[in-house]
Amino acid sequence: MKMFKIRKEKMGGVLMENLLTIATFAGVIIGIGVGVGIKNHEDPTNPWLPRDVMYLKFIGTLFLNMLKSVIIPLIIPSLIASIGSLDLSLSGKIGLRAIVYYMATTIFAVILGIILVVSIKPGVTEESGNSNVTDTKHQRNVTTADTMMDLVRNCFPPNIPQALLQQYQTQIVYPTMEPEKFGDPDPMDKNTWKVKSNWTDSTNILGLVVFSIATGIAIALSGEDGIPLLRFFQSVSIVMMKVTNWIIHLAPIGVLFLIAGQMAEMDDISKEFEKLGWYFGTVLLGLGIHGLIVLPLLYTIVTRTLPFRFLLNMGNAYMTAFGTASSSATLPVTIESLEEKNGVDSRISRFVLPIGATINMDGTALYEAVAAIFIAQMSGITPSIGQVAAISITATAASIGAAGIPQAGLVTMVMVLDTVGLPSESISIILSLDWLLDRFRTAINVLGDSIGAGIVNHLSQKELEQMNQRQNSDPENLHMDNIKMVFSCNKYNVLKSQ
Ligand code: 7O9
Repeated sequence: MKMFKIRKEKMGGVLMENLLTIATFAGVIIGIGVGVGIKNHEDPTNPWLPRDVMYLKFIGTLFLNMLKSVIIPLIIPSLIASIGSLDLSLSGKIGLRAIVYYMATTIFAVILGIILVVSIKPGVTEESGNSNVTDTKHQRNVTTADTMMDLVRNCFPPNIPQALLQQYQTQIVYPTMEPEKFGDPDPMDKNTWKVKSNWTDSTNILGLVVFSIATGIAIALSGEDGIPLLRFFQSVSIVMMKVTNWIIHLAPIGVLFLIAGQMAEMDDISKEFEKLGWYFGTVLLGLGIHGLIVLPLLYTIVTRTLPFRFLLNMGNAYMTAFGTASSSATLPVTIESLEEKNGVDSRISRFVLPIGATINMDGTALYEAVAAIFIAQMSGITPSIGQVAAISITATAASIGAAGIPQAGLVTMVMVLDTVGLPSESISIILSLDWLLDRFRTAINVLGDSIGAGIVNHLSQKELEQMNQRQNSDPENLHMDNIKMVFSCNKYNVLKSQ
């Protein structure tokens, strides 16, 4: 009787989950429809005011806020607990596999993007070279070296509560900003620059992740003494997963209003497409090849199973990524779909996904490389092989470091442009379509993270099995084993019943 009940509940759950994916898909389509409708019926003499857009966005904003609110309470305890509950040798191996996957796929994405943009040449037109973007007398408030050092500095925050709110940023103070002190020196003369230390208001996620990994390792090393803390973090992550589950059910309506609101806000998009259509197509083609061919193929080769089921099961996460344009806000959905539908062990998913969301952004890397070469083409510059290599390296670094750089989007793009000597103002060429491409590249970022977790899960089966056995055969470890089972089975009620 009990078995039957459980099975019935499970079947109901499966239906519900699929219903949710279908409803979220409908939300995306209706959102686009509403957006197109608004744009088509907009009276040019009486366009939508920012206040109208704000009203339309209201529901979407609530959904986005809810998702963002669970990031820290879910991700940090999950990461600590998953590392804390693994054997150290095991977590080292799993971590290494994940890092190899992240590096290999990101580098592949950049190379793919560069091959496409160099062969399609979307920025080479009759007028290119005439634009004034090659003006090199520009001022930036950071240098690439400063940004890189900020990144490393942000890995080791001096104060953990502060890291929840602020990250560190070095800024250049040009002499011209303080003419009373410097007279009128040349602003390009590096010797006259002063540096300023700034704390900017954005969560230092890199610092929190590094500290969580260290805490997880310390728990694993502390044996008996670490268990209460491990249990605490496991309990927090289980409870937060429940909250996440509620929020996920709002996805259909949330993405609808997020997309409709964004579309109501935009300028005449057809004009942008006329100007940037080839560029848009190149980025989209690159993202498409990477996300729909390369990564699924890699998944098939490694796991020897077809990727369609896996990808379909993650549909909700991809659509949420498209709706929110944020892979970190999507992370709770990604974790849920991966564990509940694709059966990925939660010790793996909660270990590799937070790290993946922080440093693995294939879509972003591809986008930045394509954008930089496109802007160079528009400016009439043909980058040399050496410059292309430099762009590849900075685009890869930018995608790895994005979470550790304040105002990442702009700063990282400037960094990549700087490698070919293009001024920061030339970003304005591509800015009008950035919001739309952001949604596509975010979906690919999430796809890359999820396939990575699937692959690492497959490769780590033997070790996970070994670990389960080792614990079962060691009576001393029994209480430890219980905790691990609670965590890996993801049964919300087991903790209570113990
Ligand atoms: C895109 F996983 C967590 F919780 F640890 C985590 C939390 C926040 C991980 C990362 C972040 C985070 O803030 N990341 C971040 C990402 C910050 C600034 C910029 C970006 C880059 O975002 C992508 C892009 O613009 O290409 C894209 N929108 O994947 O979210």
